[in-house]
Amino acid sequence: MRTQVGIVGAGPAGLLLSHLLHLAGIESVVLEARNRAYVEQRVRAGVLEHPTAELLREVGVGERMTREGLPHEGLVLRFDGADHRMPLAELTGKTITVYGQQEVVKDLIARRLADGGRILFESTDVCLHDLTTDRPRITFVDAEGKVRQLDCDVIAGCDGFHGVSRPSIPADKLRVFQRTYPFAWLGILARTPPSHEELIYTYSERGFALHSMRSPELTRLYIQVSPEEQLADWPDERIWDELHARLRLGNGFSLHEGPVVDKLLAAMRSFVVEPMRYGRLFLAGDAAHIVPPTGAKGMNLAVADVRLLARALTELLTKANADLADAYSESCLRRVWRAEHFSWWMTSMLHRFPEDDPFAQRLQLSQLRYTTSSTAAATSMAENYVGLPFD
Ligand code: RFL
Ligand code: PHB
Repeated sequence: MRTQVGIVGAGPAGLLLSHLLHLAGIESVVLEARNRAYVEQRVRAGVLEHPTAELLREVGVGERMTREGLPHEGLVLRFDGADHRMPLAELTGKTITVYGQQEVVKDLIARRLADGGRILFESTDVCLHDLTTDRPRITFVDAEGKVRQLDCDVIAGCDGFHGVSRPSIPADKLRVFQRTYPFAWLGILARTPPSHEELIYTYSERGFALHSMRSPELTRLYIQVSPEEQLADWPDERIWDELHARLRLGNGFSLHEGPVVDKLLAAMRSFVVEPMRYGRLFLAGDAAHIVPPTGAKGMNLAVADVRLLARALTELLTKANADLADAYSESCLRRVWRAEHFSWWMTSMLHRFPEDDPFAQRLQLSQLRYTTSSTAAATSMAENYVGLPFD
């Protein structure tokens, strides 16, 4: 089998790249380890930055998002026993859109298939070869168990943090930057209307909690837990008790409970590799960088990467012009490091660290109070949260 761009991974990065390349007249094949139902049901991100939502609309895959997504003009920081609203739209002129990652994935898959795109689900044993030549290859086992080969001009590694693309690059060609955090997130999706119309990021004595949502009927909630915890340690009743305790407010906030329809534990890490390219292999999204979810940046960065990658590959493959491809890694990394800083900053301000003494906690509270009382500080947070312009 032959194609111009072999794409590993059918997450937001791989699928959007395939769509953008198609719009530019470039062929691709997407190889995905899981089946279609699995990738369409995987509950992950929920917040789309303003530039992400605009891009999805511009490239013709934003119709359902515009209809069903929830535009939000602000968010709440809850601390000191009170709510402090960040008026995002007032401060930046922009909004965020609450729309599940799996809905973006469903829309992209439907559109690729309607346009005749090839997504080979259940492709296993993916191996990358000849990456420093201009005819890189991918070998894999297809859904029927047959060994296949895909000959490409370029390979895009969009296979997430645990994929094969990044480890296919010799270790001495990559520089790794990382931080781990001494906590994880326990997340639930509950079939109950949100308890507040906006997201609530809570700093409490018992640790961080987040109230988010997916729709008028579905609430998404997270709590900070110790990284050693197992889901088995957290029956639903214990999760609700902890959420009530952390989200409690003097003036009668009441958290709506409902059946828990999804539960997950997510490790918290910051991670970047440089460069995001090795020969004819280009990394995009979580394959190249991870942020802790506190800033809601992961999927948005994946989208920003493939926007640049699609342009770079279009120049490379249609005009034999390598300028954008050569600049790809550096161009992406500017936005990546801004999001790394913002995500680390939000995480540091809002979580309880086991080693924290009262001094560190006073610093966190001071930062929260400053962020919500100074227009300059609030605007800085707001412009990062809604997403800095692409160019
Ligand atoms: P994905 O989505 O991980 O997709 C990679 C795909 O590659 C496949 N794959 C392979 N295929 C073939 N062969 C292999 N060897 C393969 N190995 C893996 C996988 O099956 C998968 O389909 O990466 P991508 O496309 O880079 O997208 C990144 C986003 O998924 C991620 O950054 C976000 O989910 C992060 N994130 C958030 N991002 C936001 O922008 N806003 C948010 O509100 C937000 N909240 C979150 C989040 C991530 C979370 N977790 C679970 C870590 C909240 C949480 C709790
Ligand atoms: C979510 O709704 O899943 C969500 C929202 C905001 C975050 C992270 C996750 O920072």
